[in-house]
Amino acid sequence: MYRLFNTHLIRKEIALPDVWDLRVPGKDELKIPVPSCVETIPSLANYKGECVISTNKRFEGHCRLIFKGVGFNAEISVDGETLGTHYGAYGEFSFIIKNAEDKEHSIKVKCNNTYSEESTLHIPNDYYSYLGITRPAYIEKINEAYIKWIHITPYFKNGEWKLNAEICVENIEDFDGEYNLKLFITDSDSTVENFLSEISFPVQIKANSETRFNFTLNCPYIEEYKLNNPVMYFAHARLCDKQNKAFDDLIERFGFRETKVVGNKIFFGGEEIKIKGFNRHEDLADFGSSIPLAAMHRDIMLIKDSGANTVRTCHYPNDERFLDLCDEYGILVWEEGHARAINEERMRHKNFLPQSRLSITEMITNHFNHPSIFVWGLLNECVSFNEFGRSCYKELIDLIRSLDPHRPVTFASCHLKRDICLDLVDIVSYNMYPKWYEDEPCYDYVDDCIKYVKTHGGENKPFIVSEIGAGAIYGYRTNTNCIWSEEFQAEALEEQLTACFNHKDVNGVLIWQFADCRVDNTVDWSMRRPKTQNNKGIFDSYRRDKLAYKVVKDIFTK
Ligand code: ADA
Repeated sequence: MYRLFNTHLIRKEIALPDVWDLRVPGKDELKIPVPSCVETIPSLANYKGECVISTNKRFEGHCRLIFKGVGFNAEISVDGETLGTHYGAYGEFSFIIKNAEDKEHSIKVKCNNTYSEESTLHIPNDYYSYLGITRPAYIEKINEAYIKWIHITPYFKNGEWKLNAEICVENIEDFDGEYNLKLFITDSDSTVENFLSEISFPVQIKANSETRFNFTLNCPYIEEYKLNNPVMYFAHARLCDKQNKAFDDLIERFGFRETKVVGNKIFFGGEEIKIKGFNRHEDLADFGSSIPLAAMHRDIMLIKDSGANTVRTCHYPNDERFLDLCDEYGILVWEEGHARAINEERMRHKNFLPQSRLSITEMITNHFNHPSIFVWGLLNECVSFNEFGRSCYKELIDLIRSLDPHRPVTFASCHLKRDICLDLVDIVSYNMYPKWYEDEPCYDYVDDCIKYVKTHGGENKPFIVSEIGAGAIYGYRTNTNCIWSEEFQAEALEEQLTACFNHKDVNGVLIWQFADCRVDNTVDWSMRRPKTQNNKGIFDSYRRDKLAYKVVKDIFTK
């Protein structure tokens, strides 16, 4: 299973081998598990460049070859023929293979993590751009047409729950198709019997094209999704032939809740929420960004145990299994399109908008149904202080709203007293580091920022401190309270969090950061980051807790 529930009862999935061949120029042939980061191989721990990861698999007929994430330039070929390329480590992509012969086929993934002029989002940065097939890859067996995606939007109207379903079906044949499309809402991913709601209607799809179908269903007798009781339901879409025999299906999981901003308050499932949480990079000691499920689950346990209720997937869309866990545990998610501190020159590059649009579109198309996602984020600390930057923010925010008009939008700014894009979003968010980069009293710093926000487009909007924190090297304990010590970090966080929670206009805080992460060692980041890590985690990269953990837990559980 590539998700934490069945996504098909009819469409067959074909697993690919667990270990593939790896070729790196100038090295002997190696093996590599899939998924994993190439950097987990000790001799390649610092490798930047190209590699080819390949395997063989028997399949036949029409198939979809799916990659949940490849870092970060990928070229895919089957039996020596290139199917296509993909940019960006954090997005799902797939290719259709038509009429494959019944034999063993060779699958090759050429990937590269070199920063080039053409790459505007993956740049030397304060996190690491890992190489390889870092998220699951597999094959789906399809027929002449298949259900590409389902988007479910539950809403409460006139005292009743209803949902809007949009279903996208693609016909991959050279002839037009006529089918019956069915949708069952159930409380199980294993059967469509005992459905709560059902709809069925004939559809026509032109040759080699996709069509979207929209409809509304009444859903009486459902249980709402609550953070402390995260009940979820399943939408089973089925495509049937003219004899009404189902030949394809797709199952999505969702919850009945709305996420809304009303004035300066954020509501989730009808209740006002106060954000208490963490920024989390997908990075784990020894494993890089390809985090095993058990380790993702441990992160969730630690987040829960700290009393936090929210995770921000800085600064890119996450592995869906982590989002599935957040759904199951009732942890709110701020999911973010890929970007961190892109300067104006890069934002002016011809690839910036196309690469950003792709990251955002993949994120929303694939993660639309996660009930825990309460806000979409974008462009962390980019150029939101001049007209050119504003035009980029505006275009991408409009894109988010066109893909999902039902969730609020935010971005994390660091431009104290000079941001000009605050009017564009539903929630204003600021990253700030008083007591770390700025030697100023925390409360005054927060207050000063809010005063500017209120007169520059952020009036009567919720305000989140999207990053705050301080660095500490795990195990460095002193009685002088000096910088980089666990004592200093614990004290800084206590003052920072207390200041934020004491301010009446703050709707929540996200600590920078959950756990230490590797930073790029090719540029000056390494100069500013002891151990070539961003050490502001309240856990180290092995998830060993620092002194600050107890302080945070005390404040979060108060
Ligand atoms: C920024 C940024 C983070 C991280 C942090 C820091 O605000 O958004 O990615 O770099 O600062 O540690 O300085």
